Amino acid sequence: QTAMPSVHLLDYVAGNVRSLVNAINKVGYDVEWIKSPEEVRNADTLILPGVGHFGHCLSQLSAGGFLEPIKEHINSGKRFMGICVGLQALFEGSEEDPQTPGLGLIPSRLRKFDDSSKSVPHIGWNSAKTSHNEGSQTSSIYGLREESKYYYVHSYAAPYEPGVLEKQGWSVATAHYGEEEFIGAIARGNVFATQFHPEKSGQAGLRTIRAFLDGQLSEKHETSLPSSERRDGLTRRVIACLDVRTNDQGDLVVTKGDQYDVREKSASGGQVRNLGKPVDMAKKYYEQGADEVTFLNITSFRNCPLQDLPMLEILRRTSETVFVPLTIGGGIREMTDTDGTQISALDVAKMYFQSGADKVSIGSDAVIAAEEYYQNGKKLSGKTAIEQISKAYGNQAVVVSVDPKRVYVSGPEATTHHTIKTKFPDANGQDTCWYQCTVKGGREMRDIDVRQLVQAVEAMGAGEILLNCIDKDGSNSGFDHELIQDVKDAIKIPVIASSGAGKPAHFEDVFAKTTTDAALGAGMVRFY
Ligand code: 1PR
Repeated sequence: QTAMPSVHLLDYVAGNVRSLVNAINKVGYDVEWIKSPEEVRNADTLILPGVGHFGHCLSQLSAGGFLEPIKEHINSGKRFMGICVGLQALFEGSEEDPQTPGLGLIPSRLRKFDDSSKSVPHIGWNSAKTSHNEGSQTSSIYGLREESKYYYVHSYAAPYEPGVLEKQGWSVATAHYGEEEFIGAIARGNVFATQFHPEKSGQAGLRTIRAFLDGQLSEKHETSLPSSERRDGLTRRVIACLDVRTNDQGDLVVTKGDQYDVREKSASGGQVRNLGKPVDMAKKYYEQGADEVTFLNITSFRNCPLQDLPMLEILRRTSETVFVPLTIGGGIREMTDTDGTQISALDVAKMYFQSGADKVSIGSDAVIAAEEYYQNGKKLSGKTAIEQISKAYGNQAVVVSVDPKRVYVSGPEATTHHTIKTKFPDANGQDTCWYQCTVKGGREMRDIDVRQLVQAVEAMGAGEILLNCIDKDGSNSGFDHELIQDVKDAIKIPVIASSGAGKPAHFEDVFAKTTTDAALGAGMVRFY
């Protein structure tokens, strides 16, 4: 058996590079790690991944002595690929951290997306259109296709100015987010970089990685969609969620509750409902076209980190076959191990990122943090899990999962909480309600409403809200549009609608009737 050709990956920040390694292996290449600046010269093909904060990444690279060797590598004509912040590093600098210089290969700077009329970060599936390059030598770039969608997560982008980079010999692929057109990918000579994550972009992403590694700049490919049918801009995501817990036999199974009750209804105290094995089900959902997969470890609050190890293994195995973003929730908080060692929430999160997670989802701990935020007069402590993880890994890596429950009242004056008028009155005819936050999987009610919670965690640096609804969970009756729109109107970060999906039409409904950025289903067996 001949060894696979290898590429070198720069290991400078502890993000989720496992998926990238898996994707590279999948298209037929081995990965060797570069751990010191001297090793850069061993690389024929160098890949620079990057997640999170521009300043953090660039200062890490600088402190590690990598910047000059990377420049030399590129200038010598050897092949280079940058991903996400790895693309941003090629620019002169970024508004995200104006003091920190980039490599300066491209004489332009990154800017934050305008969040006045859209969610920021920009998270999800968007285009990488190469049509600007028509007539030039290269109308296509490494397998990128007009009709394909690629997975992006970022708040800062390089604005596209027609013709400018092309004059300098770059081929450019762009995407639109709202009114803004930005650079999705660029290529020139030995250099290729993508703002999106090809290792998270399913088949389309694998195709691009393969094309670059094989050195296939252009591909002969007829677009299959007439241009009027091409979708432009961000598509709204459909997310498959797997609620995982140990059953009474001690096996980890995917289960699904009904208003968070996961036991079969039977006289003898039912068994935990068992839908299947987590790794197999994740693969099945990916193959059915799910845009993302989320695992929620729903009994985590009873466990210690060591007992969470099976979830790490599930992530590792899932990331070998599932090339879309993976989120893990349940038990992301500071912990005391069985031997008394304190493990910070950041370290717990780190274990998950290293095992293949792209995002962690925080539930109960976020509610407690939000309560403290208001008690301290809306002052950030810097100590919460949300703040620490988003600072180290970027806002896009932190999801806050909310488990609210409807509380009906006689009118807005009957409570200090933010209420809505609902089209679905309770049995007593009351048509005013508020949404109360709960912790521990809905077992404990807290004196804080959803609006307060989402605004607090947005201020702390959460990148996304996973908005469940206990009243709707497992009901297969459609999403709670009132709740979803009310939360959307309160914050800028993206919202994932959850609870109640029973058929594909429910997804169409929630996308048509609310401005939600994504929608999630757990109990539904097929997504398309
Ligand atoms: O508090 O940080 O340890 O996180 C615990 C996590 O586990 C939270 O995200 C919480 O939502 C979740 N969780 C806890 N207990 C349950 C339970 O069901 N008993 N399930 C639970 C969460 C809600 C959604 C569900 C949607 C869609 N389930 O994940 O997937 O409601 O369901 P549907 O499409 O079938 O209607 P922490």
